[in-house]
Amino acid sequence: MKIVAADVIVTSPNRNFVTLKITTDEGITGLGDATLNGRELSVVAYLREHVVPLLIGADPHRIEDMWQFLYRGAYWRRGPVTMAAIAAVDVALWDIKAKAAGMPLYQLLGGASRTGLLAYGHASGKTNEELFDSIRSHQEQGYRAIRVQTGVPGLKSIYGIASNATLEGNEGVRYDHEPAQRGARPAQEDWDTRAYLRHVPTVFEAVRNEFGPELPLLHDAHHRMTPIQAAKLGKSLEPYDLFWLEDCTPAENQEALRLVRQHTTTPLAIGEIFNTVWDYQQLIREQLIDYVRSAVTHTGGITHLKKVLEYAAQYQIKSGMHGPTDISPVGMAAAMHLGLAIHNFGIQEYMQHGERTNEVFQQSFTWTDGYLHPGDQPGIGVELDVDEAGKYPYEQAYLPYNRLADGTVHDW
Ligand code: EZ4
Ligand code: CO
Repeated sequence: MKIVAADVIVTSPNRNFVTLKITTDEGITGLGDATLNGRELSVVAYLREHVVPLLIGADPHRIEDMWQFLYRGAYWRRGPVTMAAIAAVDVALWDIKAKAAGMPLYQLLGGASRTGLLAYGHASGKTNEELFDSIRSHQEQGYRAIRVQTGVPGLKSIYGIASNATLEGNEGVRYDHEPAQRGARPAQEDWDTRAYLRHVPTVFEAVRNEFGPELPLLHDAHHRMTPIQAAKLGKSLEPYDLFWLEDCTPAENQEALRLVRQHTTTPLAIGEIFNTVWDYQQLIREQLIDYVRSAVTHTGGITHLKKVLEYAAQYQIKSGMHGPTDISPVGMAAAMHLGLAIHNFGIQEYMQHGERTNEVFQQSFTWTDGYLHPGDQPGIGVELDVDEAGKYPYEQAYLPYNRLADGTVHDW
């Protein structure tokens, strides 16, 4: 079998997505997700200008070799653009191999290790009352684990709160957390870590009082604290038994997590902006985290993330793959096949895509009683309707950023 075409498809049904479609001389096609929120077109150029020409004529079955060729052969290694591009090729090739074998991809990865994937959704509210409504509505949709994000008194707009969303063209759609807003510049938000640290424990106390001890609760701190602040928050949340505290520090400095670990038993999750195993090297070896947050889409595909997770497994660290709406249905499907197959699956983040997105991407996954399953179609189980995709051209959209009261740019 030979690759005869590779097309990069950009579409913006509810948000921007970049998809690589590889076609073989036997007529088998494979899809890979290359969406990099707010920097989409740089991956498009990387693929179109530098990768697609290398794919034509190649044997699609040689996945490991193609991965090593694209990673080592470029000379310039790692980085989100490179690793998203490699991921797209990798997933498209796995899709092709599984279709050629007539099996759902998880069978080629070792078969199912479980019957379904526990998934968590995003509840949020400016006030506790709004937050409780949001938690209840998630429970009604079947969620059995819930991320809790809250407004902070004194701050106008804050990460992860649904009511901030002013997405043009998406009016009336409750995106509990779709932070990228259409427009030429990122929106500016405000931030105050001391106010946040005072408020958040009171919210978790109220949530536990209302919903009881059983419900798994998660929280995303979005890289905003120093190590000592993160240690303090982890400690103050211990009575509320979090499933995890995510991205408590920026974590480019892996050593920072040592200090957090010394002070708290709140489980830690990190890695949605990491892109290779090297970003995790110390975190895993020293057991400084409990969950690996990488998505297949941003970490070099199935081939590389599987290696990261197998390394993590030796240290009892589990998966917690990133699954916001900027992971396309193709990236979500890849995550579900990998999550079903590995032994050390922890939890899968799952936000629901918009209606138009689901028309562009036909999907075979199921969502039953709080558990995801990728379905049993050969391949990853997603097809792209190119005509439908063509109706929604790329629209500039950016993640927001924030400034402190004195105007200093802070971590987002
Ligand atoms: O900020 O998806 O856990 N989820 C997150 C996300 C990320 C965006 C980045 O593209 O933190 O909301
Ligand atoms: Co996050």
